[in-house]
Amino acid sequence: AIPEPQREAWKKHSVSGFSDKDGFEKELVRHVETTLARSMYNCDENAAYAASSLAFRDRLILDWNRTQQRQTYRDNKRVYYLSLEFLMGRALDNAMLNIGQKDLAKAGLSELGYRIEDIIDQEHDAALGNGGLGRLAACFLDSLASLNYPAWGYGLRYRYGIFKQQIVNGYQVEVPDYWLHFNPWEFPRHDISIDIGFHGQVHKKTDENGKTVTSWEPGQMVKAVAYDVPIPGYDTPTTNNLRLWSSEAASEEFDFQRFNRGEYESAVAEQQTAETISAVLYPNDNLDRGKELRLKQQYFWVAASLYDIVRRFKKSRRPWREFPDQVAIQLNDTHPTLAVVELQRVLIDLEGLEWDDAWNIVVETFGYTNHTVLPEALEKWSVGLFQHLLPRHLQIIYDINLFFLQKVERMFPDDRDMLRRISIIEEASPKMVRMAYLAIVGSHKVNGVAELHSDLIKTTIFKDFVAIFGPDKFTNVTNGITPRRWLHQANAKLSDLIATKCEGNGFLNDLTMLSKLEKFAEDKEFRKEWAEIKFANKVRLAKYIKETMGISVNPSALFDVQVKRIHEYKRQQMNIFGVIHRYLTLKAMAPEKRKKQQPRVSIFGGKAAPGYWMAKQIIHLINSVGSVVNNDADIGDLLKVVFIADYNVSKAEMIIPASDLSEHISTAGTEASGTSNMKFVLNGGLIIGTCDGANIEITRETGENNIFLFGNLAEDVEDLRHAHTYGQHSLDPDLVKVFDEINKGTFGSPEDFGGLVASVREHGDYYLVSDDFHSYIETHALVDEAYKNQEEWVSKCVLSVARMGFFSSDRCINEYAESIWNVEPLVVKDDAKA
Ligand code: 4GP
Repeated sequence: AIPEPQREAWKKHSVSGFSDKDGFEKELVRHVETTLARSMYNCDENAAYAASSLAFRDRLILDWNRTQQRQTYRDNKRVYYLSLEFLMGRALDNAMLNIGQKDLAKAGLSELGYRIEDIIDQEHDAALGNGGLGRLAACFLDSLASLNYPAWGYGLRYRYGIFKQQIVNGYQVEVPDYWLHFNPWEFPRHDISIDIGFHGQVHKKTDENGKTVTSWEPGQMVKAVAYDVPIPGYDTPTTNNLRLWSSEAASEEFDFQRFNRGEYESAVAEQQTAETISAVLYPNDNLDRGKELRLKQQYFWVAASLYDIVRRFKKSRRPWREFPDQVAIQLNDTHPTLAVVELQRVLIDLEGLEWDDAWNIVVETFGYTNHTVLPEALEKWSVGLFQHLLPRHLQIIYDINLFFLQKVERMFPDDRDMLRRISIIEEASPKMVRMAYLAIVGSHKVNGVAELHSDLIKTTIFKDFVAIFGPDKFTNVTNGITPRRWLHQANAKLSDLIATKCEGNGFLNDLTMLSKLEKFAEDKEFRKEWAEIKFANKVRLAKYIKETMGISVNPSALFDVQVKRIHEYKRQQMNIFGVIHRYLTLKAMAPEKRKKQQPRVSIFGGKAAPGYWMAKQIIHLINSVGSVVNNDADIGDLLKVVFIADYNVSKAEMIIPASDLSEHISTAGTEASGTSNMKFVLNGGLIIGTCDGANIEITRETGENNIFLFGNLAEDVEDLRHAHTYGQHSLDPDLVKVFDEINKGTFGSPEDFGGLVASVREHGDYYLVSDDFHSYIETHALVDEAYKNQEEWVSKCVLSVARMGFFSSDRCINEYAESIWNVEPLVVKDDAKA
């Protein structure tokens, strides 16, 4: 630090950000003319975006610095959120809104010759995630900062985020997403770099006190370099940090001898191997593929993050036993579970703690969130791979398991099978490490993400662990979404209208204030304004569809939307079968009757994992149905089918506010929570859905009359599946008609969709499409009926929004803070406000 006498000079020149339009313009022009080396003669929209972002980044970093200083000075307990995915989306709009300077920027940009919407639109999404789990992490960061919690996110700085999806002849084509061409939102911290080891040998020796000391001598080193992303809270100076690690070769010495000998490849090989670690995000959602590089990513990231966390803790010179009083680490799914093992290793091998003392610290520190019960998503790694990549960690896992099994054996001496079932090592061939079990054993709390899901994990996949640890270790924290991005930013007009009835913008910090809207549900004038906003949002989406796909859709039609990752369990196949059924029904009608039907636009969007064949067939079927239906003169505006390519966060911000009805139709018991269901309702759309995930709690909050529920219940799924396997599966007759039409070739070559049809017809219909089809179709008919009465429909929407207070990620983060992390917000005094 600078000595006292010189500090005056620092204080005199301390930077203070702009606070008015002129200040912003000045900064923007300065960045254009210096940082970007351009001028008013060649400042296109992209350059104006760059300069605006740099101006706001400078502004954020001042708050960021102060926040970090404040948090260090107060030295309260901090939360660390470890997630392999952060699906952040765009940053500029969010930064402007959170610090309350969007109006000023709008005016400034306009004075300089730009429209703010065009400038915002220049930004490339930061898409370091697949779907729900990654977007949840992003909403949590927003809430943590907005609520003034001292919190850090830790993740990987992928060079390639989730691929961009193109639709070519109806098929998905993946294009790499190189998003780092220009990223003003990150700060490289070349001074913060940590060497991470892999492979190598483990040595044991006895020290002078007769104690066995184990050390690991890695065979490969890779350097982790920190990149920091400021996370501004809403209406508070708190600006937290998201630290992303990038991998580089550990030694900067380039091997010129090998290079000169013409061995170019081997000379650069080391560099390249190192850089590969953080090169790409694995594009799988709810699916584990067990690839070696993925395990490398996981260790690289958790080892670097823990090193950083431990270093920060050590600065306070507190005794180790106080570690859990200062540090809470949340495992976002099992991906960071190696952190449990790494912390134990650091404590026993490097810091010399006894096993039990170290283990108590570990367990008190970690919490684990489970996001799925799908068996194909539960991570397992082969023991052989561990042995090869992380030999010392494997030994520690064996010891953790040994002590755990001994404990269980004492508790259940007569249940031999119990040990086999709960062992962290699965005695299969090859032997596997079950990461979820390791995460449970290594954490003090385990939570699911909606009530049904948290009950299900206790009664199914983790049942034995409830018997062992008792029910209190397992808890529920129903997911939430940030109203800042998902209402204020995505739907500014609706947000403003709500503000007029809710005593201002306070609902954005306390979403329960939306309840004040309730009394306006029957106010005709208010409903009219509400409906106009929805219509304008639909017009905007219709325009986008026309411009990008050339399909004309009528904004007065009912917009029926299903946007999310494509997955059999989410049942987009059922939706498109339903669309075919609607098409056939319309075709079979007399023209007079047909004219009276409710016009609909079926809108789909979502990526399929590149290796997920069935999901890709679903995309192809949707597009094939679209090209038939959209060009059928008998049908006209009565039905359109649209697949919006490359669904991502910024598209969600446009699509969700334009929805009348959205589909959340997973097989009961498969969707852990869902979070887009919350976003759609918050934007004044209704839901058709199954009794699954958070749909159940949405129904409880908003009322049964305001949601269209259908289908079998989770408790019946097992019996239904059982019946299928024993041949008691008679297909729904309407679905048979749909299959017949597909097989006739109406939508192109039937073989292209053979897998989809067979999965229902021949392969046991695991997702119960046929069992739910009838009630699905009937419920859609109820939707058509309800939509006819627009006054009542809008009333339902208003009432639903008024009752959505519970689903703020602020509520959710406060629950984590209280019941899992035991952390308090760091109150920022008003005079500290920037
Ligand atoms: C998702 C779940 O599928 C979704 O229901 C939930 O809302 C979301 O996590 C956040 O909790 N899971 C994943 C995954 O994205 O890869 O397991």
